[in-house]
Amino acid sequence: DKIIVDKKREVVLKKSIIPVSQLEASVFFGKETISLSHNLKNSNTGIIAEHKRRSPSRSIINQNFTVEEVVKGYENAGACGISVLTDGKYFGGSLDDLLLARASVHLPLLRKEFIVDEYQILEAKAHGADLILLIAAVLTREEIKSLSEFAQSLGLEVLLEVHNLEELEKSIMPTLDMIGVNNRNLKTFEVSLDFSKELASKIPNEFVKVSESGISSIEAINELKPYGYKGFLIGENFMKTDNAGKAAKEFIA
Ligand code: IGP
Repeated sequence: DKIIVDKKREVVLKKSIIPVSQLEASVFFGKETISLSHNLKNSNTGIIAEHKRRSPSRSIINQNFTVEEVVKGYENAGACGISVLTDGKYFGGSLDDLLLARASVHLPLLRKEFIVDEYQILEAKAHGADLILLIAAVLTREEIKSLSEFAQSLGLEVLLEVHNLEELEKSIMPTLDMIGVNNRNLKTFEVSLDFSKELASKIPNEFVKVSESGISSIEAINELKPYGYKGFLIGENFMKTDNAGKAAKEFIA
């Protein structure tokens, strides 16, 4: 997979520029993280709002706003947490975006990234993240185990992303906090809420259920809630408007 090859190369390069000791010296290393799973369990809206400038499926979504404007807008709207894309090549994001978000809001922050190495988890912590994403489609069970254990040892929560039953079954383990069903197929970009609906009953109850991608209406959320979903990860639908915070507020009010 092209993205994973790119990521592995990126990690090797970065390790040689910024050593682990420097990441560990960040002020955020000593700081306690904020729990997204706790927020979701106690919310009846469950919105996780995403900062996303562009994507491979839609190219440019929005480049007109600063990270601060967007994430503060999400916080004011009442979001439970915020996801920040940090991949540069495909999504136009960066770790600086994460740091700016951290400086702007008190909500739990997800580092949205293709994580393939512990080094990226150290980076996440050093830039103020509270949780990481692990994508079952690109990791083996052993990798999911070691990466999730490492994240939790740093106090970070883990959102595991699956797209089908096979990925779900290979991934279930106690070191995950939330399980997200991606409604978008990462290879074909096909989007359907049916993926969330079909997998819901297969996700054990101890994990907070999140539905990700392609959610563009309150009706969609109301359709998904009876399946047990507590979290709804939404990017494009907010970012494509001229006021992401205001768009988010309409989903939360
Ligand atoms: C948000 P959308 O359709 O609301 O913009 O989707 C989020 O789910 C999506 O950005 C995403 C993603 C990913 C991006 C889900 N899993 C993995 C990159 C990598």
